[in-house]
Amino acid sequence: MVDVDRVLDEAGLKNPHVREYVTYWAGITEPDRVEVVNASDDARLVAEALEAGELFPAGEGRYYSRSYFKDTARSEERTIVATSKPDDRGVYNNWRDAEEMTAGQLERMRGQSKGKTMYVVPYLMAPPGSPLEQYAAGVELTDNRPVVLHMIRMARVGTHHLDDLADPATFVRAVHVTGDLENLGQGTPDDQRYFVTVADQRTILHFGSSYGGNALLGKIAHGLRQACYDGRASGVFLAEQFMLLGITDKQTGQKWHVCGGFPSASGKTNLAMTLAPDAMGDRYHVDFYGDDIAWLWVNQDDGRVYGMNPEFGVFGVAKDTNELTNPTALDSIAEGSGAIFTNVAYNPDTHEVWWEGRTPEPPVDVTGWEDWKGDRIAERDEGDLSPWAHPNSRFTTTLANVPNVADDFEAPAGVPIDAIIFGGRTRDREPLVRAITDLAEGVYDGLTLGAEATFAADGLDGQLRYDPMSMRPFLAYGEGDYAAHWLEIIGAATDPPIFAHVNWFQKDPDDGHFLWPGYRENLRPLLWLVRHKDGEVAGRETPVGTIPTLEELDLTGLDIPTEDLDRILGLDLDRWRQEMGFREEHLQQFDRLPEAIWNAHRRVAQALDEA
Ligand code: GTP
Ligand code: SPV
Ligand code: MN
Repeated sequence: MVDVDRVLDEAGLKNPHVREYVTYWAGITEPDRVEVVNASDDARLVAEALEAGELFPAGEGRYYSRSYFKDTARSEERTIVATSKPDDRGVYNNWRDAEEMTAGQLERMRGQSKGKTMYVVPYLMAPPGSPLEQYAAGVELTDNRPVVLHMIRMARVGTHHLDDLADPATFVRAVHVTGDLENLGQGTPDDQRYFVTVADQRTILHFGSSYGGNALLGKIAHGLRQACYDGRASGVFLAEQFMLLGITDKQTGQKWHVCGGFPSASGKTNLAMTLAPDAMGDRYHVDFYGDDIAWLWVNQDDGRVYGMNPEFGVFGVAKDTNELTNPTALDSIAEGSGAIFTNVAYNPDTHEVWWEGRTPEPPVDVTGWEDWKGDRIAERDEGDLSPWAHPNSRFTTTLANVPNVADDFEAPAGVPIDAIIFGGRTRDREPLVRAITDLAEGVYDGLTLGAEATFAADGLDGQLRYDPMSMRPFLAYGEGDYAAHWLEIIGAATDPPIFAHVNWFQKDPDDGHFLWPGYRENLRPLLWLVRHKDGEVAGRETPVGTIPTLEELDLTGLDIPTEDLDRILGLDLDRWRQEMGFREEHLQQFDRLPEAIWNAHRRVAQALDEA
């Protein structure tokens, strides 16, 4: 048995509640060693991981890792929100009884860390001093060293974050046990994995993975799922899968902050990092705040909605990241950044990494190159066209490495939000941008956000996979109550943000080309939006919101055919009327959906009928 008391004494961890928690779980998972982690341990842990073959060098101060080939993404079916209140059951949260799930996880985790080290990782999901700090402290216990290295990049890690908790018992207990990855029956009827957030006990119990949101518990499990629950239980805030950016007009000094949700892999990281102010005469400056999570609350002093990114780093999709699409991301993972690449292709001789879309073609000389599974490219069967990198391969880097990170990205007070945007991947119907001023209509728009299934046969009739506010995989309680909480929080603002729906993904119905260049040019519709909010441009009113006129949208330097512009600034009323039927069915699934949301739905439907 490990002498847990001695380890905690040496680490100076005095909080009796933390000590009790660590001791209890060491008794269950039975590690050989226990180690308390501070961010300052990073260099030593990296050296140990390189020595152990868990990490490989990828240039000066950069690293490469592979996860088990059946463990490369979040598993939504195995992810559970458990509480003791059946009313918390929603359509999407896989609600289960807390007692039953806790007992099951305890049995699955028992003895599973034998032979391993249990790392004690104290963390904070907020800038220190944030008004939401009391919801941000946690202690992850993990038996996986690469997970620790990712946590150090993605969250603020160190024992000092536990020193001045308002209530020493108030921290999230986040237990991660990797399990025997080769024998977990991933994806079979005999699947052993469960990723459980016991939300009303602020306890996270994840078993059977070492990848991403399944294992770095500060990010998705705490920063989104637990915080979603806490936000409502406290009545104080919203936790959303949102990016957050700032736009400054250098001529007037005016600054706006925009946050918003796009379903996973629909462009948050790209939008937050890569808007191109230089493309518009260098008049604007764009600041990066966050790419995946924002917590929102109302500041009683000025009546505005404030937002902050609780994370400390970026866990970004590698695919298609290159000098043209996202030069900022490349700068943030340059040599010396400490970045970790996971499941991209790797060359152990030259220490290079590559992924699809990094360059138009893969390296010509395949000598040494290995795909994400570690198989040599040179030994591939002829005609094997499978990607070199896993489609969900990612890079991990800290916010401070992002060249345009805002000066005040760690401001404890957060930043005032001017606009909340929603966007999915839709090939038709959704215009480039439509602004919504009414609160209920804005929340309604978020609830009916969706993305097309990406595979060919699906979505032919234009039906979306709905993803309310882009929170479908992260909702902690029922959707109707969630809508009510949104109305209550944003409704408390006397100077509220404007809402908008955006779409960068409309395609030409004939040849399938994207009608809008996207990526760095997405600044243009956002500028229209904030200027519209300030009353400088009126737009054109439609049944589904206000759309820019051609004259109002700054298109300097772009060369887009008129018929493409007409399409992305137009409305296909028949498709919209069809969509209203799908929306009605979608909303009918939700218990206790506020009447204000139904009224918004009826208003839009009636306006479309009369149009
Ligand atoms: P998660 O981290 O999974 O939550 O994803 P995300 O929302 O941050 O998505 P990300 O920015 O990583 O983009 C996912 C994919 O969409 C990438 O392959 C991008 O190249 C692509 N993409 C992003 N923005 C645009 C755009 O404006 N136009 C087009 N055509 N593709 C885009
Ligand atoms: C997402 O899937 O939306 C992510 C990646 O941001 S993960 O952390 O793996 O959930
Ligand atoms: Mn995400």
